[in-house]
Amino acid sequence: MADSSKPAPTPGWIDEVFDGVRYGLAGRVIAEADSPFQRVTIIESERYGKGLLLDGCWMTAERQERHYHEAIVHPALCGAANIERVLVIGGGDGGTARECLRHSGVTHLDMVEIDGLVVEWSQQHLPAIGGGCWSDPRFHLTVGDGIAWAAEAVTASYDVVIVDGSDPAGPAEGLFNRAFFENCRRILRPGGVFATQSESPEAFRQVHLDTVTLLREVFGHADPLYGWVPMYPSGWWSWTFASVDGPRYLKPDPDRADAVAGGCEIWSPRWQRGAFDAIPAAIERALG
Ligand code: SPD
Repeated sequence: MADSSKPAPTPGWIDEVFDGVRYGLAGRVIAEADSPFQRVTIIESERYGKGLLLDGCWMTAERQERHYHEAIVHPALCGAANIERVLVIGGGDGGTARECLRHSGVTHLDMVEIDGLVVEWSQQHLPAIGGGCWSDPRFHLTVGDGIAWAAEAVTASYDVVIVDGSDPAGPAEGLFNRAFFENCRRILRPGGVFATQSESPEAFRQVHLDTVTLLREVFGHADPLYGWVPMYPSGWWSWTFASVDGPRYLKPDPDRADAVAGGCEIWSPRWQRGAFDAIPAAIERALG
């Protein structure tokens, strides 16, 4: 959610400006265009390699993406009863799909990304983020509306649903409301786990609180996990996991965890425990 009153860009810096603070990287823009949905920008930065912004907001960068993608994927993929069928809504850079497909139990992954230019430029400029996902036979890409996909999908057709969208403005706005969450619950199989990025507890405190509260109402069980994505507003981020039959996302399956943890930079069962426990005191009180 970038400010409407942006200052002129500083030469040599690319900034997301939000609520009176600039979150910037030294670098240069290497591609920029307006898709039918948003302004898509690819940059080359000094510190974190190539990166992607949508409507002036940071999405990912080559040497920072693991903070985000490992956190949104492994609590869900290690917590669900089964993981054969996975749905990723958004996630056009491929990082979430890449982490999901590291789990050998996944046999079919649908990714529904609304913006074909995000996919095309991620494949072209940020190939390391999607890694092998684009050619994995288990991976099925649809360029289309993830909200409509969730509304039309067969009841109980996915073991895991992950929403890797941008902030709740523009094309991602409908990824934070009750009707959408209810469809995500409906299409989950028994023992399934839902995951979504749930914004910053500092920079987007109210959106964060509203998202966790709504997920608790819709699913019965939902808990936020806290970590860091240094280029995002405040650097302090959250992902929220939800399920119907108890908070199964809190307890990683040891075999699945062992199979992926060695290849992770951030995630491990121990990190996950701490990250769920790291709920800020005032957020815990506000959530009741
Ligand atoms: N404010 C940034 C929120 C971005 C969430 N999605 C990032 C995409 C990474 N795959």
